[in-house]
Amino acid sequence: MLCRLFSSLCSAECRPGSFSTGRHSTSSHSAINTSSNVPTIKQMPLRNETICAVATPPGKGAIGIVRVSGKEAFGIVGSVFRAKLPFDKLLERTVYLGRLYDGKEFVDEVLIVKYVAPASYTGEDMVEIFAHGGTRILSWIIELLQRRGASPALPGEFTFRAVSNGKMTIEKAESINEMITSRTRRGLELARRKFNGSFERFILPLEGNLKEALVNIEASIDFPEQGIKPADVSRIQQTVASAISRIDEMLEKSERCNLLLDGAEVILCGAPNVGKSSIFNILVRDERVIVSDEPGTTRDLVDATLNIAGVPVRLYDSAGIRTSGDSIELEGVRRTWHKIERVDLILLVVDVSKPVSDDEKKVIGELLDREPFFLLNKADLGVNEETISAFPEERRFVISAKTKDGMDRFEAAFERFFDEHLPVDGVFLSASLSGILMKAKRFLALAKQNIYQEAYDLAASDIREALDTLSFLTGKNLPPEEILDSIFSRFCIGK
Ligand SMILES: Nc1nc2c(ncn2[C@@H]2O[C@H](COP(=O)(O)OP(=O)(O)OP(=O)(O)O)[C@@H](O)[C@H]2O)c(=O)[nH]1
Ligand SMILES: [Mg+2]
Repeated sequence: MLCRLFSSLCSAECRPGSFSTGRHSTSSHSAINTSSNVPTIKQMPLRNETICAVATPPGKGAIGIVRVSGKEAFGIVGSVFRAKLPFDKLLERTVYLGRLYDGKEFVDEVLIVKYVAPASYTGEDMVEIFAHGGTRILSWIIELLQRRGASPALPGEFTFRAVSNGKMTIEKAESINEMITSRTRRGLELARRKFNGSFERFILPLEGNLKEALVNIEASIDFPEQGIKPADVSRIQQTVASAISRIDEMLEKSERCNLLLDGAEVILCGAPNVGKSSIFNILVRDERVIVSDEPGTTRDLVDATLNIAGVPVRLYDSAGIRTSGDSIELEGVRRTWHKIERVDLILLVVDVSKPVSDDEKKVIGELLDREPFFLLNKADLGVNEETISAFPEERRFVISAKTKDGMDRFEAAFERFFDEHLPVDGVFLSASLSGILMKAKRFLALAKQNIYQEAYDLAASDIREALDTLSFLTGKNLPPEEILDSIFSRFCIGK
């Protein structure tokens, strides 16, 4: 029984589930989260059940934490926990040592903390049980709690309840998941920025200004005999226009943050035999690819992931660009061009000891507007002054992959390139949050048009719609189900 239950818990780990605000359904039932029965929005009405889940990752650990949340949390845990004091005498937010029992059978010695609603993560009565971190122990505790009436939690359901109960905005909920899943220092930095409410600080003034504009317009509708003063009209127009540009700014900054979170792509390209693979090996700190004095050694794209200034960077080595060669080599060159079109940064390698060839000049001409970094390699063999002066000073790096001279300066600039891409005050917005902003922007664009056409009642309704949409972000209203679903289905069980 325990094994079966445990396997069902493991299979549910980080598996998508769904939530409902309860607006579309009237029934209420508990759903056991087995792999054949993933609740969907339609099947899973707003749950009043007390939920439980293991909050720590599966596997062996010094401790494992079980969370219980809901109206019956104290009754359920109280029925299996024994300590010097009875459960209802335990003080809230205080750690107690005690034992869990399954009937007469001792389960584990644990620490527990009781949180009384609304002063808890979910805003409900909650208990956290700190047990020993064995998978068997934890699955036994979960099974025990379920026998006493708790339901298994869906992925992200604790945080979902926190949002539903007004304990946090969806922005903050998202940031918590991003903190957990971030792979680089930079990703964590962005998630922390969002956690601290920088997005909300951006939205709140915008919302305040729009509300003021709305009051003005509504006054003119209520007292049409007084009309609306031209000065007021231009102020309202300004407010709406500046709200639109604030939203654009947020979306643009988010796009740049996204690059840093999702990672960037960089390609080393250039003529055959200029030293691309040698530089690739230096950057990945490994003899990953074959280096040889035979032109056309690299025939396909090879990649490695680096961490540059906290940004995950996928670096590609590529086949030397030339128009002659066998069919395999030409296919390699085609792939190189295909990748060049998609990367975020191009590192164009040139042999600085020689004059730039006509073929190279063509390639350079095609890539100039992509602002590549120029790696002028093989400086140990001598430096052709004409070759050097063909490239802009601020983006050329005279190096030798053989002696490593000049590599420090290049690597510092490479790091700076990513460092400078992080906007100082933006946050990353998921597709769901960006979608909400874009919708608000559409209403504001309509409002702008209607003000221009003196259709003030329509403009007022557009601004109201924009404010309603923005209220999903400030936590004043719960967003529609599909948005909640897309946010919380990315969470793990127990979060
Ligand atoms: N002297 C000198 N030789 C270098 C330097 N960089 C690379 N080489 C040599 O140049 C030859 C070609 O190097 P690769 O790194 O294979 O060049 P590539 O651009 O990847 O060549 P393909 O894959 O054929 O396009 C090898 O013999 C390297 O040892 C350098 O900075 N100085
Ligand atoms: Mg190569």
